[in-house]
Amino acid sequence: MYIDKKNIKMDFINELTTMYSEDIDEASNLHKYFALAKLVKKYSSQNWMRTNRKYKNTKKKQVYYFSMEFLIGRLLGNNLLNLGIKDTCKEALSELGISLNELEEIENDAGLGNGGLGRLAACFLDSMASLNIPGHGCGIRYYYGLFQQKIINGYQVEIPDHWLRDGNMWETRKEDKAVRIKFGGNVHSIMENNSLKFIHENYEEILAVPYDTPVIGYNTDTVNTLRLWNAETLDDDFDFATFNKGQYSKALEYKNSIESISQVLYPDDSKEEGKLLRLKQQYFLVSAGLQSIVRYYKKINVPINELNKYIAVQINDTHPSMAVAELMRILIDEENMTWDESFKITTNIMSYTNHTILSEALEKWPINMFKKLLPRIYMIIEEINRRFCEEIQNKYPNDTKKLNDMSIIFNGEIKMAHLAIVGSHSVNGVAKLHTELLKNKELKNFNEFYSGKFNNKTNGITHRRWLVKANPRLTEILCKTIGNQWIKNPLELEKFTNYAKDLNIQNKIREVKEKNKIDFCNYAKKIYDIDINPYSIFDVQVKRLHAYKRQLLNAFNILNLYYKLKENPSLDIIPRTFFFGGKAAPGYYLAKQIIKFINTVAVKINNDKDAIHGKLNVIFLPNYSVSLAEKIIPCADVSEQISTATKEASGTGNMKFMMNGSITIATLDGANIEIKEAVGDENIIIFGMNKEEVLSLEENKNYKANNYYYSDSRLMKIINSLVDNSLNVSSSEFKDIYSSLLEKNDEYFVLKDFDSYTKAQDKIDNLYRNKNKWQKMCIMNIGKSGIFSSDNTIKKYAKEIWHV
Ligand code: 26Q
Repeated sequence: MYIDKKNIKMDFINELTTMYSEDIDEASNLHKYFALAKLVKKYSSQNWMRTNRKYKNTKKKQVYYFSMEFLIGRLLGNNLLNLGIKDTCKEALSELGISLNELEEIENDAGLGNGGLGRLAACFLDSMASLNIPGHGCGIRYYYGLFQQKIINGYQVEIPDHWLRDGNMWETRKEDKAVRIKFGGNVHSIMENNSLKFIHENYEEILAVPYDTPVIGYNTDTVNTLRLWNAETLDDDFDFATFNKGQYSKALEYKNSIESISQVLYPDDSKEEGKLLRLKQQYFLVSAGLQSIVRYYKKINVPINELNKYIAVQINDTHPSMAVAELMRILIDEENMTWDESFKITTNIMSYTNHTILSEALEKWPINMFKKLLPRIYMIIEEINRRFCEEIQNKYPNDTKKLNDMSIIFNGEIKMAHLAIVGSHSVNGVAKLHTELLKNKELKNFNEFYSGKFNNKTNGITHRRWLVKANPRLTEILCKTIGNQWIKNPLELEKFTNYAKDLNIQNKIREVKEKNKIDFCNYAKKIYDIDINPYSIFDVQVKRLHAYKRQLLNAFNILNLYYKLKENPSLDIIPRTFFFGGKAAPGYYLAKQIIKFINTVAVKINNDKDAIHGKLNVIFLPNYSVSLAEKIIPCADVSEQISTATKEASGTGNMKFMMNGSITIATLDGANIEIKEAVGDENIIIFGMNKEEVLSLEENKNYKANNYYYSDSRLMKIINSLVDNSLNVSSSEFKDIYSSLLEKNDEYFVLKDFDSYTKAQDKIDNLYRNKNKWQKMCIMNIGKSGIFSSDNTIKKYAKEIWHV
């Protein structure tokens, strides 16, 4: 479709008139945003229809990405970009006296995810559509996304994220495509035509209604679908008989209890122990998703016993792993297939991505709760397990340890990772090191049992959102220097490395960063009323708050610098602004204390103008989100990726920063290792223990945090400041942090890596003084970042797992 400025202006004015009967002068920015969003959706609707029609007619294999989280962020700018009409639209609006930027800022983030896992799902959708892969998202339409974070007196305060309040122009409700989900009840079996049939009775039935959002590919006609399910009561349940008995409020209570299933995203990104509502959410998602898929293929006359030729289902961590049992249920109970045939098809269809190495974070459900809510699904899992255990015993006779370790059901609990592994043909980790640890440590038994099932798929990020959209200035330099083919083929960014020593390009890269920083300072002034020095080094750690990510290590180095400056105010350091951002799970007290600690350090340092002379600033950016990430990442000089080696499965923020020309200070963890391999040792700053050292300390149990405290006077001073009054807060304020380090022996080796980290930070200070060298490093990072585009990752999933 060809759309020019004139069309856009006319269509936009029409849209405003139709929707609100307002002209440009009268309409609020909100109305203008809605009119524009509606228009953009209209522009994509033909292609959406055609794409669906094509999929139906060609019956090409389709991929369904099942995920409890899709951390989409805003869509307006992205959709305009992918449609190829962003610049045209910007000009058209500007001729009408409207700023596109301002309208983009109106949109609420779709924050339907916690962090990396949810954002990965969103990046994958963008890549699948842009690569013309028939691939769709299947998730939950949470009424409340991840909570909004306020910082009040240094503490995190959680506010509900009412993102749908003003409406959502991108989604379309498809009530005609609703499906019914059954909870509770009991199951009994009968003999029918010589075979056992299972009858599920006395269940409670609820309605799952899909809301579809178009996923527009870049510079292609493909428009895929993100289908999010909403939980509702069946109309006939919410009946007038109940009203008539005068039980109006009871009926409403019932309605609320059903709708609560899709009410809120769980704000925990590791685990939330055994919550019934979470279990309901998980089954709701997989049952709705699979029922609608099977119904679709039956409608287009695909033989269901060949379903594996037509679809692939990727399960994003164990959260949707019940998909294995639910598909078995549909094939056996509803499609009358045999167990063996169903199992073969199911495992052929399913593949599972693991995102975590921490064994304590692997999902388990208590049998009793599970059985009561999902009696038939439990029976199926029991049978999958019975057969699996038989196989183990055949392969390893008399090895009860192995049997117990690998069993899906053990000790009153169901281990969802084991179900996912047994029920899939592929299990992948998300970075080389992570996959290696899964294969040789955490899931060693499974890897030996199923040789060939385990594989690596290093994560990636969509360079369209994280470079083209987030950093238009850098994009312009890139296009002027190496052309624009890299936007279609991100590996072509490599060409930019030829300019690493080009003084002119170096200078331009420096200018871009400086302008981005100035923009951010203006934004920060406007939004938070804070003053930031744009000429300081921007040192940024933004990610979820977790002990293993070691925001504490960063804060300790800052305090150390501060004490050094107090002692010697003329200490020669390049002015630095340390930025933090990130949310803590509401029940994760240690992480919340770390937020308070960072803010306390910030107050102390930022107010001590005498000692500091503008050399040191600490800023905690509230409410880190996709849209804030898009603002801060393009300004970063230094990217903090400092997790304890072996703990971060991959990380994806690390990739976003390198792509925007930041220098990474990192441990050899997750994808940092692959970033180092890509850019070379001279273009990244590595510090701290490597995996061997960490594993050996963990195995030998001979780490003594106290020794580091007593032998390093800097650490002693810093740690003491947690519990004396030197930070001007109560001495019990940080007692959990204190005890995690000295009494609980510093699980994440903050003290052990401290010295090495401070040296790495000194190195950064030194490097930055050599402008040419620094810019050269930035260029190398940008040029080598193409391999971390999720386009490459998705190509590997498509070829090696999905076979599309
Ligand atoms: C589980 C049970 C109950 C409630 C919540 C959860 C839950 C929710 C979200 C558990 C885990 C998550 C999210 C995990 C996550 O984001 N992991 C990150 O995934 C990224 C993408 O692969 C990696 O880059 C990160 O290293 C990994 O930490």
